[in-house]
Amino acid sequence: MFMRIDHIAIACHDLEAKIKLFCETFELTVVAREINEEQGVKEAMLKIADGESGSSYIQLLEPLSPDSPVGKFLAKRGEGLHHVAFGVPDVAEAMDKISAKGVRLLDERPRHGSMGSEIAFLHPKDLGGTLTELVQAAAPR
Ligand code: CMX
Ligand code: CO
Repeated sequence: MFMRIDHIAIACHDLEAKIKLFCETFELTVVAREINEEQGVKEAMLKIADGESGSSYIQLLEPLSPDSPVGKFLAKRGEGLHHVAFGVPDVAEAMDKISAKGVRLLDERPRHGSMGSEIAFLHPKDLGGTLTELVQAAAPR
């Protein structure tokens, strides 16, 4: 069902400072910057590698407001790993299969994610405490 790890996401207070830190430390470049109002985040995607089934990234997230998911996470736990995202060929199909196994979906239907992707989140309490995202990457143009 999974093709690859699409990204790991890190929550931070200051996006620009963390972009600088991760790009300099790991010699990465920013391939996309976006504001996603629906998810309540300002974000950057740093490319790690390209693979046969798609690319992998570090996603850096700064909340747009304290009552957003990332804002609440920072207040409760501080900066750090927020979620892991798996690349799937078909996000709606993966949601159906995973939900049938009793794992709660946090989204009823796929939403818009970074770089034209379709995404859905799975409840951390049903997956050993890790917030998990499914990503169907945008079709190559
Ligand atoms: N990872 C692991 N556990 C988490 C978590 C996270 N990122 N965020 C919250 N939790 C835990 C909390 O610690 C809490 O556990 P306890 O009850 O044991 O204290 C429990 O989940 C409930 O947390 P809460 O603070 O009350 O927060 P909410 O229930 O309001 O929301 C969640 C939690 C996961 C349902 C919500 O953050 C959500 O829907 N997230 C999905 C959307 C999202 O995160 N978007 C931002 C990223 C966008 C992108 O990647 O593009
Ligand atoms: Co993500």
